[in-house]
Amino acid sequence: MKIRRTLIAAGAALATTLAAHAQTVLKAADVHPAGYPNVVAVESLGKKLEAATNGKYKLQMFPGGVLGAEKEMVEQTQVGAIQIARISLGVLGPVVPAVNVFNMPFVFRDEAHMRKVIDGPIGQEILDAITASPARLVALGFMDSGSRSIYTKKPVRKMEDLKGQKIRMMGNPLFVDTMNAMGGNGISMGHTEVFSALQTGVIDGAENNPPTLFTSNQYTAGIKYYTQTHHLIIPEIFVMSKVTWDKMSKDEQALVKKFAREAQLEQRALWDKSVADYSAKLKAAGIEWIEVDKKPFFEATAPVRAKYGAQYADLIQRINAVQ
Ligand code: BDP
Repeated sequence: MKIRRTLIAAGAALATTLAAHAQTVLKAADVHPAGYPNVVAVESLGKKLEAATNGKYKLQMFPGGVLGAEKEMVEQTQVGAIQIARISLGVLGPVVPAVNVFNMPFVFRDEAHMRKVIDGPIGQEILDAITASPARLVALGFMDSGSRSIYTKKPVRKMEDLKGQKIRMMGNPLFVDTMNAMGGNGISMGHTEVFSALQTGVIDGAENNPPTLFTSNQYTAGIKYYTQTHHLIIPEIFVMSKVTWDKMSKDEQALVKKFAREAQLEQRALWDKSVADYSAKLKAAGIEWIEVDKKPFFEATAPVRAKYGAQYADLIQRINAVQ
């Protein structure tokens, strides 16, 4: 009896050790800090996956850009050094050109239009295009990022006020072209460099949504004005390294897909609240909201849509037709 019990105990201990050894850590990265909606939603995905696989997978989140800027995050995910990256679709454009349709200025009428599109067949086609591309990334889902507007040290009350201002844009030629078309000087750099670039005067402003402007502290680096151009409405995306994906069983892949879908919905609910909260905080901190007529900005960026959209004319027509 005693021997049997000892054997059972030893067997159980061995099983635990094996299980512990068999645990796969999934490194997830985000430039946003802990607590940001996107970070929270990816962490939830991880917790559910860990529970559903009895601890075989454990997600470890690296927030705040500690694993590098988004360009580097993409590269590391491609080679399997990062397993899940949550990035803006903006930085994926140079890697998977098909996504640039969503990166064009004023391609969506408003955020509701963008949501309809990403939730429908066109959104699925873009996800599939990423996964099918040679980029070695598996697109898990979109997230919301609201709309991007311009914030500056000197006021921009009309488009002409952008003249001579150096405005940071995300790393994709499309965005530099967009800013230049609106009359400013577009300068591309990674998100994590913007704060000090504002402080040292390398740039006069940048553009983003209210949660990012607040949580990155950029609003404390001399920013006083927030001009509501809403020129870009770019969804976020979270992708898994194909290296990791290919090692998973079909069942595990199905779990990841299911939890990714839930993460997308969770982020959306958190997102709306976060835009309202951080807009209020920015206003309370003295940032002046400037409402502008968007028409001149829309018209000035027509050549950018023509340049980058020409090859996707059919798709753009379908996007326009989504009500
Ligand atoms: C934020 C996006 C983040 C980008 C950042 C940027 O959530 O993915 O890195 O903008 O401007 O809105 O680089």
